[in-house]
Amino acid sequence: MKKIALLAALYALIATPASAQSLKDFLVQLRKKWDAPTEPFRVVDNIYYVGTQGLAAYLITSPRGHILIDTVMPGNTGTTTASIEKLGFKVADIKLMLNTHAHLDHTGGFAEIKAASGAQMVAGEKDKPLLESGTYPGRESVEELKFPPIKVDRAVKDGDVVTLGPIRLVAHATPGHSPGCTTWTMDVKDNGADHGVIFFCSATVALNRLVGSPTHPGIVEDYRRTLATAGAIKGDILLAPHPEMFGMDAKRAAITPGAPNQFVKPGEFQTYLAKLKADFDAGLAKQEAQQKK
Ligand code: 4NZ
Ligand code: ZN
Repeated sequence: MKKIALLAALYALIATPASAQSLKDFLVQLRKKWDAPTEPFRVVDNIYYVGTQGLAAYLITSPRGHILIDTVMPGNTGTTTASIEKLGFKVADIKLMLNTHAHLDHTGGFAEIKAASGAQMVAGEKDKPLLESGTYPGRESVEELKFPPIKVDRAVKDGDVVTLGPIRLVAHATPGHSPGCTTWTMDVKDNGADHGVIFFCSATVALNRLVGSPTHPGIVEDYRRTLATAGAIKGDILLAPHPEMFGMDAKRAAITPGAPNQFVKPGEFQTYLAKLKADFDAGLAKQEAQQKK
């Protein structure tokens, strides 16, 4: 399916209360790219891409153990573990698992990886109940949106710091897309120069209900605050849970040994946020109009 058709399907899904069948069909389409493996690669410094063609997962390595940010869809964890091993790292050395947000497309493999490694789960405090029940916010009974539940060992708030040996990540609460949506930042070095990495949570509307009975209480205010303030988060390397959000394919294709790191793009996050704000305003207007019908 082409991007336009996918977007049209997504909007149709939002515009009408999704029937179980249309959601099922939609997921079948999404999973073609979401489940397809891709070569793992080094993004910058000790950060590696271990996701699929359509869903990101990142391994941050150190001699004291590794951190995994996000997983992919339930049942497809083998793509992530194969990528990790292919890079020469061990799943058993993962000590911490961090989540951007508690949606099945990013949480599907946590339970399996915890079983294989004993890693501790770290997530935004307001996403903790979702992770521990394995459900989608506001659609708790929808089978297609469930994932294997995972106990959250550490719930984080805005400004909390997570460390593992030399690795240090800062949590930024960016709610809206999910109640506990957490953006993570980390300093890296590339060729002797300092850079800041932003693992952005997301701020797309996607399946969220903004009007009527909202997906979570205060969702519109959450999005508005996040869209107004997230631009202050510092960093010149944008990463996110969906590779399209930061143009991964084009950057990756441009990787050339000896050339500047293709992922360094100052201002990219702020430009993307402006687009997300316009998309949010349009999405909200659409849902409001739909409700008046
Ligand atoms: S997300 C589905 N994480 O908001 C689930 O991009 C999650 C997203 C989009 C679509 N889905 O089940 O169709
Ligand atoms: Zn999501």
